[in-house]
Formats: sequence, C-alpha cells, structure tokens
Amino acid sequence: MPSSITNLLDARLDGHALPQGLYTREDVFQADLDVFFTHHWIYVGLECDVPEPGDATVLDIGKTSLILLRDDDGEIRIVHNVCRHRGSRLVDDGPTVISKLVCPYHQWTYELSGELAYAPHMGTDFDKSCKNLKSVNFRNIGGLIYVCLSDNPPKDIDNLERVMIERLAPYGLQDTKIAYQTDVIEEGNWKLTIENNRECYHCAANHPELCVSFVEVDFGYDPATLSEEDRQTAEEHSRLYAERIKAWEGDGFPSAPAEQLAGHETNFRTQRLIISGAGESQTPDATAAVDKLLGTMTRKDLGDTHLWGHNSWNHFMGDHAVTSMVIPLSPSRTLVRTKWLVHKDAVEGVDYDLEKLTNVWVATTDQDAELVSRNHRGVEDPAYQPGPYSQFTEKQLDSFATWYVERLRAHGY
Ligand code: 3BY
Ligand code: FES
Ligand code: FE
Repeated sequence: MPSSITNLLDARLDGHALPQGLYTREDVFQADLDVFFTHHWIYVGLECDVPEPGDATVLDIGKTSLILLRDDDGEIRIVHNVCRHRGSRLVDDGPTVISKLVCPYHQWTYELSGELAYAPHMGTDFDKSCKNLKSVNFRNIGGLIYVCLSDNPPKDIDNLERVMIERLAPYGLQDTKIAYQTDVIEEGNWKLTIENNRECYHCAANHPELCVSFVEVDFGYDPATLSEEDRQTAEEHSRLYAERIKAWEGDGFPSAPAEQLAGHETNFRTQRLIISGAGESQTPDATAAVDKLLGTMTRKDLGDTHLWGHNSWNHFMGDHAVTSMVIPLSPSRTLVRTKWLVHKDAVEGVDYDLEKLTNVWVATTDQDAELVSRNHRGVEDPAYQPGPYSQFTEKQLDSFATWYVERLRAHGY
C-alpha cells in the first residue's frame, strides 16, 4: 500500500531534504499543481511580453491555459483560453498577435477585453453578455505579472507588492524588451529546481561563468551552528554586506533583505546582492553588457536586486535583468523559461552584444539543468534517503521545504 501524502509530510525531518515520494509521486505532483500553482500566486510573465495592443502570449500550467494580452486600450488582461461555447482552446501555446479572439471551432468571436462580440446561429434569445471569457486574478508588480487561479487568492501578496514596487521602480521594467529567451526542460521535479536555485553550495564546482560576478550570499545563518572556519567567513560576509547595504540605502536604493517565508502563504525574498570583480553586471567580465541603462538608472554600481518566489528567480542590474519562471510539467520534468531584458530602445550590435549579455545565464541555466536531472535520478533510486542541509549554505532550502510541508498541510494534506 503506498503511504498517504500526509504520511510523507509526517516523515519529513527538520533540517533535511524531503522524503522521496514528495519529489517523485504522481499524486503529490497533482497536489502540488493544486496547492502551489492554483491556490498560490505564481509568476507568469512580464508586461513587456505584450508591449503593443493585440500582443498576446499563451502559457499552459497543468491543464490550465492562460492568455496574457494587451487590449485595444493598452490594458493588460489575462483570460482563460477556453471558449465559452463548447470549450475549445482558442489560441495555441506561445506568443501571437491578434485583433480579436476567434475560436477556430465555430468562430465565436471575442474582443480583446474578453467580451463575446459575435456568436453565429445562436438564435434571438441568446444572451451574449454572460458568455464573456473568464478573467483571471492578476497583479502587475512593477512590470512582473503574477496570477492566482483560485477565487480566494492569498492576501499577503500585498507585502510582495509593497516591497517590490519601490525596489523595481528605477529599473523601469515597463520600458524594457525581451532581448533573448530560452526554454530549458529540466529532467527533475520542480522542487529540486527551486532548491538548486536557493543555494550556491554547488556554484564553485559547477558555475565557472557565474562565479566571476556572483558572491556567496549571507542568508542569515546562526553562527552558533557553524564551524570556526565557516563562522569567520560568515562574519566577513555579514560585515561586507552591512557596509554595502548601508551605502546603497544611504543613496536612496532599498537594499536590505525583505522576506516572507515559512509561516506565510506567499513565499518571497529580495535583497540587493553584491556583484564581484568589476561589480556591474552578471557578464563574463562583470562589466555592463548594455550601454543604455534600464529605467532611470544612472549608475552601474548598484549590484543586483535579487527576487525569488516559489516559481521564479530574478536578477535586476543597472544594464539588464534576467528573469526565470518555473512551470512543472510532470513529477520529473520542469520548464525553466528565462528572459533577458534590456531597455526597449537598446539596439543589438549597437548598444549591446547579445553573446556578452546572455553568456553567464545561458551557461548557468544549462549547468543547473544537468545538476537537477542528476539529483532527480538519485532521488528516484530506492537507496535514496533525505540528507541534511548545510546550515551554512542551505538554510534557505530548509526554509523552503518547511514552507512546502506547511502549505500542503494547510490545504488538508
Ligand atoms: O542556481 C544558481 O546557480 C544560482 C547560484 C546562487 C543562487 N542561484 C541564483
Ligand atoms: Fe468555440 Fe464552438 S467551441 S465556437
Ligand atoms: Fe546553479
């Protein structure tokens, strides 16, 4: 008899990775989709995915398909990709340009507002007004689009909004364009993807390109638990960060860590990270890749505003931003969609070199995909037993696993 999901949750040891079934089982995957990708806020894209009226892009999440579009009035809208006649999909996955949404099946035709405009042969007593496309709860937070597919979305997204609106404002994400995009399918469970992203334990041995500019992050370890050597490194980090954060904040750029983790519904953390070496950008030599800076930025020495949620990680720098979205495809397959954003007026070959812009995160994303698939294969092995997280470098994984268990329980598992 397979054990229940509740038994798997009960079996999770504090400070340890999750029990096998939570990474591998189909029933857990379905529960994850329901809890974390339906009842929580998820990151689905950017305002600059749809820069002009009529631009649309379709994103599939489990059995749900969403159309993110910009309507004729220039407003962002998100509607379900389900015809109100007999349910046909209206538009295929990916970006497109539309003037009206015409169902390919029987040509019911919707305005970009979602309003049903035309439904042939439906008779004189047919009331079109109650057959508009269903809209989706969304928030546009400084150009980042989050949706919640439930009718009762967690209210603590307000805190993410309050913190990030101010931090994102100088980057002017509304006035960016996508210079490059990759879809990488990781052969692993989405939680391994997220865990992998929340530590840099693996960086030195696996990310030569990223290590030029990335500095190990102080995630608030408890010095009492650390070895003497780690404690010294930790103290050094903390000192360095405290100095830089004070200087940046003194110049009016919010930088201190702000987070909402276990104990909350919406999971996020942000902090301004130091970029090492030349200190400007996550590029092969840590200098800016784009001459035209983002938004109202006039400085290249403002580090990297890092933001993560439970299905995303983002890096906002003076010259460009990199944003990754995580969508689970099956218990053992995960889509990581990464976009490189530059100022909308920046011209490739004039203001930036695409190879320099994308080099670090293309390499890092591929390396991480390999690590995640390697991890998943080991986790599937009958010999797998959840091991302990490092309290020095993996504290945030412990926090994620704790939040994960808590949230499933809160939803009745
Ligand atoms: O997943 C990665 O490689 C990077 C390194 C540190 C955290 N994450 C942003
Ligand atoms: Fe869309 Fe019939 S299902 S018009
Ligand atoms: Fe990595």
